[in-house]
Amino acid sequence: ANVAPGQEFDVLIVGAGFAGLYQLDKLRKRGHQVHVFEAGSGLGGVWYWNCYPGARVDSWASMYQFSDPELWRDWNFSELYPDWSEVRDYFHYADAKLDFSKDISYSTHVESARFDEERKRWNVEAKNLQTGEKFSVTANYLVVCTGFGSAPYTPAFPGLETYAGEVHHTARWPQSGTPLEGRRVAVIGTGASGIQVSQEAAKVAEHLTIFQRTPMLALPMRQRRFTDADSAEQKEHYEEWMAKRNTTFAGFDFDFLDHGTFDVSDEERQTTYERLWTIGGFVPWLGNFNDFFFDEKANRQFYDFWRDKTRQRIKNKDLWEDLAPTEPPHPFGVKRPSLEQWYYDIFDQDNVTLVNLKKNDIVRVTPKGVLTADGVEHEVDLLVLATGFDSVTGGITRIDIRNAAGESFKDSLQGGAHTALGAATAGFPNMFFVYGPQSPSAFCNGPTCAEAQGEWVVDLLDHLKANGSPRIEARPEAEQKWQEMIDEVMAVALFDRAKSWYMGANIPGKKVEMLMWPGGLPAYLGHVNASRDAGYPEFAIV
Ligand code: NA7
Repeated sequence: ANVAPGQEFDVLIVGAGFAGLYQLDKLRKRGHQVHVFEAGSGLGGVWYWNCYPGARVDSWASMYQFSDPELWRDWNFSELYPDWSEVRDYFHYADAKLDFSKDISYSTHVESARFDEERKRWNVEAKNLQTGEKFSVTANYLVVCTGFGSAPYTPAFPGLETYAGEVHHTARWPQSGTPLEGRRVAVIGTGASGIQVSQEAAKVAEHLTIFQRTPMLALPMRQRRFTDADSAEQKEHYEEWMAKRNTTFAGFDFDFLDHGTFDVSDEERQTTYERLWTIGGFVPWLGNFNDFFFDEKANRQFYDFWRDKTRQRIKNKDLWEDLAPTEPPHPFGVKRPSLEQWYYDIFDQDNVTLVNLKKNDIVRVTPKGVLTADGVEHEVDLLVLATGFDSVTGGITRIDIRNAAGESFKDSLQGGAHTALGAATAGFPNMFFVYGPQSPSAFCNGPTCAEAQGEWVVDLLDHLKANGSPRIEARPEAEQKWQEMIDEVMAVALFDRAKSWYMGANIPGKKVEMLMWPGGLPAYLGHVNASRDAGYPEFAIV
């Protein structure tokens, strides 16, 4: 879409993923002048960027879409866990139906935003990534929908710049692709991205070397293709499933059991674990006993079950301690588990090598490959950095956001994220986040939260418009209260027991703190809806 320099909007949205598109669709329908700036040259947010081989949704397809009947009525996913290209097709289909694109500027990176107190508007400077040209627009309100994984993180491996082969971060994979066939491939990182790309590389690469720091406690995906009968049946249930999403901890149509690990006999516990395991996916994680995130002994019971099951998959017993250690590296699931299809089988192949960095660390990257402490230089043609993201806050702090006093948003996070209701930060008026810091964010199925939290933001923007309110700002005391509520959950939960990106612990120098609302979606919606019903007392509105 064409935007005239200096154009004035009611609302400017950053990012055209699920969250940004939901904002666009709803706000536009309610008469707001709204526009989206998106850095990618297409829509889909993370599904535009993450196009590496094997990139795939870890949520069930039925859950991983908009709830709008207009959209699910005529769309069928082909499998339970769609890959990136099918999710992209889904976005294009949704775009053809709802014409998001008419109000989106693609290849447009938001460089800075400065609040003008006199006009109560954000001056937003953007850069057209194709022409290099910079231009400005203004908006009364800014809604930042940059997601939790839009700022890729590349560790400062010494010598990385000297590497002469091809190197890509998984989240910056070339849009035109690059072959794995017949090449010597190294993958650094064993998070969701590392596991997925490794599974594909193992099939076709001449050799695959996987550099693992912390073993991934991966769960069986149990992928399957849908039949026509499956798709027809889904349509009968969508309304019920979509309604259920907002009532569960993580925004799915299933939830934790209603009793604890030790409320049942040993035998029943094993039967339950077996049942969850057979279903697979996130069910053994987010459908486990209700003390899973809170009781270390309970959590350990499941870890042992997982370890024994996983070891059965790995023929080479020498790798058991590396891939599925006797003692857990951290409580199960306080770092995000990913789903695997044949990950544990690839280690039986002659063309796959695992390097355990805890025993044999990377010394440096050389022009030919990766040198490890044991003196081996692993020569490779393609170096894949599956090293994650400056999560949750990184997508926002990459933009130079400043208030009228010139204070930067990034600096304001030095002591940690601070928000009222996971939606806005004091000192930075007229700016909201969806899926951002201290909201359910990555603890919640993406499309669910894009809509659930998104609807609340839309209602609030409507409220401001109806009242002719030009300015809203989070109150510091509301931020304090929100922090206390997060701390209350953290005091009893096990989340701080892993060095995870949930805690910002994967980025050197980043404050280690729970970056999300850890109390589950129903509690979150309870708080934000109570705020709405009380006239938004957490905010100063003029
Ligand atoms: P993750 O889950 O953050 O995984 C990053 C991986 O990279 C993880 O195994 C890290 O090991 C590893 N890593 C990071 N820094 C280093 C260094 N310096 N040396 C060696 N290894 C390193 O990112 P993903 O892209 O896989 O997934 C992110 C989320 O996006 C995913 O969960 C989905 O929700 C979508 P560590 O575990 O920190 O020891």
